[in-house]
Amino acid sequence: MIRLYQFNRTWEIPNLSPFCCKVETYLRMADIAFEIKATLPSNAPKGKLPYIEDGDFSLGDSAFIIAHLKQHYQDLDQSLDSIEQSISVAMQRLIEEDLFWVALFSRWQYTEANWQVNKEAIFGSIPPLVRDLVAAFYRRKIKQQIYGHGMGRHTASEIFTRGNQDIDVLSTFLGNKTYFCGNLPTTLDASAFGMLVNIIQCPIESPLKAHALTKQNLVEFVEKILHRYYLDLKTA
Ligand SMILES: N[C@@H](CCC(=O)N[C@@H](CS)C(=O)NCC(=O)O)C(=O)O
Repeated sequence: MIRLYQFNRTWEIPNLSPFCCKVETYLRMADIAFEIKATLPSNAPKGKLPYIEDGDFSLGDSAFIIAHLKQHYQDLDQSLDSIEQSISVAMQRLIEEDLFWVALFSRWQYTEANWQVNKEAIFGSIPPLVRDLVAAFYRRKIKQQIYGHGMGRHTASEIFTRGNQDIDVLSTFLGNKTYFCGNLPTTLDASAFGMLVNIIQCPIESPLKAHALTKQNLVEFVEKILHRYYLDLKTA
Protein backbone atom coordinates (compact mmCIF):
# COMPACT_ATOMS: atom_id res chain seq x y z
CA MET A 1 0.00 0.00 0.00
CA ILE A 2 1.18 3.54 -0.72
CA ARG A 3 2.56 5.42 2.28
CA LEU A 4 2.12 9.20 2.14
CA TYR A 5 4.62 11.13 4.26
CA GLN A 6 3.42 14.55 5.27
CA PHE A 7 3.17 17.03 8.15
CA ASN A 8 0.93 16.27 11.13
CA ARG A 9 -2.67 17.30 10.67
CA THR A 10 -3.51 20.64 12.26
CA TRP A 11 -6.02 23.52 12.05
CA GLU A 12 -8.77 20.95 11.21
CA ILE A 13 -7.72 20.91 7.56
CA PRO A 14 -6.16 17.94 5.74
CA ASN A 15 -2.68 19.41 5.87
CA LEU A 16 -0.98 22.76 6.46
CA SER A 17 1.11 22.08 3.34
CA PRO A 18 -0.80 22.73 0.10
CA PHE A 19 1.38 20.13 -1.64
CA CYS A 20 0.71 17.39 0.94
CA CYS A 21 -2.97 18.26 0.78
CA LYS A 22 -2.88 18.07 -3.03
CA VAL A 23 -1.47 14.53 -3.05
CA GLU A 24 -3.81 13.27 -0.33
CA THR A 25 -6.76 14.77 -2.21
CA TYR A 26 -5.69 13.14 -5.46
CA LEU A 27 -5.43 9.76 -3.68
CA ARG A 28 -8.92 10.23 -2.23
CA MET A 29 -10.45 11.43 -5.49
CA ALA A 30 -8.93 8.47 -7.37
CA ASP A 31 -9.91 6.08 -4.59
CA ILE A 32 -6.38 4.70 -4.24
CA ALA A 33 -5.58 2.91 -0.96
CA PHE A 34 -2.95 4.68 1.13
CA GLU A 35 -1.77 5.23 4.67
CA ILE A 36 -0.39 8.41 6.17
CA LYS A 37 2.85 8.76 8.10
CA ALA A 38 3.58 12.05 9.83
CA THR A 39 7.13 13.27 9.39
CA LEU A 40 9.31 16.34 8.79
CA PRO A 41 10.94 17.60 5.56
CA SER A 42 14.42 16.71 6.81
CA ASN A 43 13.50 13.01 6.35
CA ALA A 44 12.27 13.47 2.78
CA PRO A 45 14.33 12.38 -0.28
CA LYS A 46 14.39 15.95 -1.61
CA GLY A 47 14.18 17.70 1.79
CA LYS A 48 10.55 18.74 1.14
CA LEU A 49 7.15 17.20 1.88
CA PRO A 50 5.23 15.36 0.62
CA TYR A 51 6.90 12.17 -0.48
CA ILE A 52 5.56 8.67 -0.93
CA GLU A 53 6.77 5.13 -0.60
CA ASP A 54 5.28 2.56 -2.94
CA GLY A 55 6.83 -0.81 -2.18
CA ASP A 56 10.57 -0.16 -1.98
CA PHE A 57 10.31 2.87 -4.25
CA SER A 58 10.25 6.38 -2.76
CA LEU A 59 9.43 9.59 -4.58
CA GLY A 60 9.26 13.29 -3.69
CA ASP A 61 7.42 16.27 -5.25
CA SER A 62 3.65 16.34 -5.64
CA ALA A 63 3.79 16.58 -9.45
CA PHE A 64 6.08 13.54 -9.81
CA ILE A 65 4.03 11.63 -7.26
CA ILE A 66 0.81 12.30 -9.19
CA ALA A 67 2.51 11.34 -12.47
CA HIS A 68 3.40 8.02 -10.78
CA LEU A 69 -0.18 7.57 -9.54
CA LYS A 70 -1.52 8.32 -13.02
CA GLN A 71 0.80 5.79 -14.62
CA HIS A 72 0.37 2.95 -12.12
CA TYR A 73 -3.07 3.50 -10.53
CA GLN A 74 -5.58 5.95 -11.93
CA ASP A 75 -5.35 8.94 -14.25
CA LEU A 76 -7.93 11.53 -13.24
CA ASP A 77 -6.98 13.65 -16.26
CA GLN A 78 -7.61 11.04 -18.93
CA SER A 79 -10.84 12.63 -20.13
CA LEU A 80 -9.18 16.04 -20.73
CA ASP A 81 -8.27 16.99 -24.28
CA SER A 82 -4.83 18.45 -25.02
CA ILE A 83 -5.96 22.08 -24.61
CA GLU A 84 -7.59 21.30 -21.25
CA GLN A 85 -4.44 19.44 -20.17
CA SER A 86 -2.34 22.49 -21.07
CA ILE A 87 -4.62 24.86 -19.18
CA SER A 88 -4.54 22.49 -16.20
CA VAL A 89 -0.74 22.54 -16.08
CA ALA A 90 -0.63 26.34 -16.47
CA MET A 91 -3.17 26.83 -13.65
CA GLN A 92 -1.23 24.47 -11.40
CA ARG A 93 1.88 26.56 -12.00
CA LEU A 94 -0.06 29.70 -11.02
CA ILE A 95 -1.22 28.01 -7.82
CA GLU A 96 2.03 26.34 -6.87
CA GLU A 97 4.69 28.67 -8.22
CA ASP A 98 3.08 32.07 -7.58
CA LEU A 99 0.14 31.98 -5.17
CA PHE A 100 2.06 29.56 -2.92
CA TRP A 101 4.73 32.21 -2.26
CA VAL A 102 2.11 34.79 -1.26
CA ALA A 103 0.60 32.30 1.20
CA LEU A 104 4.08 31.44 2.50
CA PHE A 105 4.84 35.14 2.99
CA SER A 106 1.63 35.61 4.95
CA ARG A 107 2.54 32.78 7.35
CA TRP A 108 6.25 33.25 7.90
CA GLN A 109 6.84 36.96 7.40
CA TYR A 110 3.76 39.20 7.17
CA THR A 111 2.76 39.73 10.83
CA GLU A 112 4.09 38.59 14.18
CA ALA A 113 0.62 37.24 15.08
CA ASN A 114 0.58 34.99 12.00
CA TRP A 115 4.10 33.82 12.70
CA GLN A 116 3.12 32.77 16.24
CA VAL A 117 0.14 30.75 14.92
CA ASN A 118 2.31 29.15 12.24
CA LYS A 119 5.11 28.46 14.71
CA GLU A 120 2.78 26.73 17.14
CA ALA A 121 1.29 24.56 14.36
CA ILE A 122 4.64 23.39 13.00
CA PHE A 123 6.93 23.38 16.02
CA GLY A 124 4.42 23.11 18.89
CA SER A 125 5.36 19.56 19.83
CA ILE A 126 9.04 20.45 20.38
CA PRO A 127 10.09 21.31 24.00
CA PRO A 128 9.89 25.14 24.52
CA LEU A 129 13.56 26.14 24.64
CA VAL A 130 14.60 24.05 21.63
CA ARG A 131 11.37 25.03 19.85
CA ASP A 132 12.34 28.73 19.77
CA LEU A 133 15.79 27.96 18.35
CA VAL A 134 14.54 25.52 15.71
CA ALA A 135 11.65 27.80 14.74
CA ALA A 136 13.94 30.83 14.42
CA PHE A 137 16.35 28.80 12.26
CA TYR A 138 13.56 27.67 9.91
CA ARG A 139 11.99 31.11 9.80
CA ARG A 140 15.28 32.59 8.62
CA LYS A 141 15.59 29.82 6.01
CA ILE A 142 12.05 30.26 4.66
CA LYS A 143 12.44 34.05 4.52
CA GLN A 144 15.59 33.52 2.47
CA GLN A 145 13.63 31.22 0.14
CA ILE A 146 10.90 33.85 -0.29
CA TYR A 147 13.54 36.47 -1.05
CA GLY A 148 15.41 34.07 -3.36
CA HIS A 149 12.21 33.34 -5.29
CA GLY A 150 11.78 37.08 -5.81
CA MET A 151 8.40 37.47 -4.09
CA GLY A 152 10.17 38.62 -0.92
CA ARG A 153 11.66 41.62 -2.72
CA HIS A 154 8.21 43.23 -3.08
CA THR A 155 6.31 45.26 -0.48
CA ALA A 156 3.48 43.52 1.39
CA SER A 157 1.00 45.57 -0.60
CA GLU A 158 2.53 44.46 -3.92
CA ILE A 159 2.65 40.82 -2.79
CA PHE A 160 -1.03 40.77 -1.85
CA THR A 161 -2.04 42.61 -5.02
CA ARG A 162 -0.38 39.80 -6.94
CA GLY A 163 -1.92 37.05 -4.80
CA ASN A 164 -5.39 38.58 -5.08
CA GLN A 165 -5.00 38.60 -8.84
CA ASP A 166 -4.26 34.85 -8.71
CA ILE A 167 -7.41 34.38 -6.61
CA ASP A 168 -9.42 36.36 -9.20
CA VAL A 169 -8.08 34.09 -11.96
CA LEU A 170 -9.08 30.96 -10.06
CA SER A 171 -12.53 32.30 -9.24
CA THR A 172 -13.18 33.41 -12.83
CA PHE A 173 -11.94 30.13 -14.27
CA LEU A 174 -14.01 28.01 -11.87
CA GLY A 175 -17.11 30.11 -12.57
CA ASN A 176 -20.18 28.03 -11.77
CA LYS A 177 -18.63 24.69 -12.79
CA THR A 178 -18.61 21.82 -10.29
CA TYR A 179 -14.87 21.25 -10.75
CA PHE A 180 -12.23 23.37 -12.44
CA CYS A 181 -12.34 21.31 -15.66
CA GLY A 182 -16.04 20.45 -15.68
CA ASN A 183 -18.10 17.76 -14.03
CA LEU A 184 -15.32 15.39 -12.95
CA PRO A 185 -12.48 15.92 -10.46
CA THR A 186 -8.98 16.22 -11.95
CA THR A 187 -5.45 16.97 -10.75
CA LEU A 188 -6.16 20.69 -10.99
CA ASP A 189 -8.91 20.34 -8.38
CA ALA A 190 -6.51 18.57 -6.02
CA SER A 191 -3.95 21.34 -6.49
CA ALA A 192 -6.50 24.16 -6.17
CA PHE A 193 -8.13 22.61 -3.12
CA GLY A 194 -4.74 22.11 -1.43
CA MET A 195 -3.98 25.80 -1.78
CA LEU A 196 -7.45 27.25 -1.24
CA VAL A 197 -8.21 25.31 1.95
CA ASN A 198 -4.85 26.58 3.19
CA ILE A 199 -5.91 30.17 2.56
CA ILE A 200 -9.63 30.13 3.31
CA GLN A 201 -9.82 27.79 6.31
CA CYS A 202 -6.57 28.61 8.13
CA PRO A 203 -6.17 30.90 11.15
CA ILE A 204 -3.70 33.03 9.17
CA GLU A 205 -5.16 36.50 8.65
CA SER A 206 -4.14 38.53 5.62
CA PRO A 207 -5.51 40.56 2.71
CA LEU A 208 -5.17 37.33 0.68
CA LYS A 209 -7.55 35.41 2.96
CA ALA A 210 -9.92 38.39 3.17
CA HIS A 211 -10.04 38.59 -0.62
CA ALA A 212 -10.49 34.82 -1.11
CA LEU A 213 -13.40 34.89 1.34
CA THR A 214 -15.23 37.33 -0.96
CA LYS A 215 -15.20 34.69 -3.75
CA GLN A 216 -18.28 32.65 -2.99
CA ASN A 217 -17.54 30.00 -5.63
CA LEU A 218 -14.07 29.32 -4.15
CA VAL A 219 -15.45 29.13 -0.61
CA GLU A 220 -18.13 26.68 -1.78
CA PHE A 221 -15.57 24.67 -3.77
CA VAL A 222 -13.48 24.13 -0.63
CA GLU A 223 -16.54 23.11 1.39
CA LYS A 224 -17.67 20.75 -1.37
CA ILE A 225 -14.32 18.93 -1.53
CA LEU A 226 -14.19 18.64 2.26
CA HIS A 227 -17.72 17.25 2.28
CA ARG A 228 -17.14 14.80 -0.60
CA TYR A 229 -13.69 13.51 0.25
CA TYR A 230 -12.87 14.31 3.87
CA LEU A 231 -15.91 13.36 5.93
CA ASP A 232 -13.57 11.50 8.31
CA LEU A 233 -11.38 14.56 8.92
CA LYS A 234 -12.86 15.72 12.23
CA THR A 235 -12.48 12.25 13.71
CA ALA A 236 -9.03 11.46 12.24
N1 LIG B 1 7.41 21.31 -5.59
C1 LIG B 1 7.20 20.61 -4.34
C2 LIG B 1 7.08 21.65 -3.23
C3 LIG B 1 6.98 21.01 -1.84
C4 LIG B 1 7.21 22.03 -0.74
O1 LIG B 1 7.55 23.20 -0.97
N2 LIG B 1 7.03 21.56 0.50
C5 LIG B 1 7.26 22.41 1.64
C6 LIG B 1 6.06 22.41 2.57
S1 LIG B 1 4.69 23.25 1.84
C7 LIG B 1 8.45 21.89 2.44
O2 LIG B 1 8.53 20.70 2.72
N3 LIG B 1 9.37 22.79 2.81
C8 LIG B 1 10.46 22.44 3.65
C9 LIG B 1 11.70 23.25 3.36
O3 LIG B 1 11.72 24.01 2.37
O4 LIG B 1 12.64 23.10 4.15
C10 LIG B 1 5.96 19.73 -4.46
O5 LIG B 1 5.13 19.95 -5.37
O6 LIG B 1 5.83 18.76 -3.69
